[in-house]
Amino acid sequence: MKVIVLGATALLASTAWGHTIFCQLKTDAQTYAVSYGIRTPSYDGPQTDVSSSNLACNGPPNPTTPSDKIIDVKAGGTVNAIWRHTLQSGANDVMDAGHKGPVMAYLKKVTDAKSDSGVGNGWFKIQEAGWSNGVWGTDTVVNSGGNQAIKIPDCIENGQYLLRAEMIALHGARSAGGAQLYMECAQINVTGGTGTKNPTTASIPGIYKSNDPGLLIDIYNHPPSSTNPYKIPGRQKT
Ligand SMILES: *[C@@H]1O[C@H](CO)[C@@H](O)[C@H](O)[C@H]1NC(C)=O
Ligand SMILES: [Cu+2]
Repeated sequence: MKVIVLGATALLASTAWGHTIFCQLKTDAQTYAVSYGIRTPSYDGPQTDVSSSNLACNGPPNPTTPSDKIIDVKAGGTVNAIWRHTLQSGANDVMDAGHKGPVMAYLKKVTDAKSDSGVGNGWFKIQEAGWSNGVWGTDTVVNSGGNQAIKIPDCIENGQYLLRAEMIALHGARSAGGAQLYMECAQINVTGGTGTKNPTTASIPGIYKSNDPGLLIDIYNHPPSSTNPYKIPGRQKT
């Protein structure tokens, strides 16, 4: 009974504190303004249909605003995707702490980062944090003022990419379609890459299934453990 009460408390908390948006990018060089070079929505709601084309770079019911900016990023450097509850929120209002789950980042090489929809093949994962010793990837982001640190591989080709940062909340994931997926795409221009590696790519949508063990999971009654590790959804990190 105790676990069921815990679950209900977390669900109430999520209503009060709301969801999240990847709204700002920090590079080795500077911190850019909110929505600079990122297609941000005005509403912070999740995507829940893993077969929807809106899974690539968000979209209805959270329509995003295009950006005509491209952010310079160094291969081999680290960027921070900065997450906030709303476009106006500060570092103490990242996301309801009851939203527990994995955090990931993907890249897709594109010809024009300003206009490419991101939908379809070409995505490869460059960062992931699932569950470790009771700490979820989302906990780390919430507890670090909304910062998701992402290392840009040094072996990729130079050129324009979409950088898709994602957080997944699993409080409702005990039934299929209950996981809440949050993602936005930043428009970046990579320099200094060696171009020595051609990552294996996958399609978004397509990379997740609603019954993936990392998306269909009762984290209250069957939480991960050292003997029952959490399986991060999506293709393994390149
Ligand atoms: C990307 O960076 C290269 C090298 O600095 C530059 O020549 C190119 O114009 C940049 N492209 C965009 C779209 O910013
Ligand atoms: Cu939410």
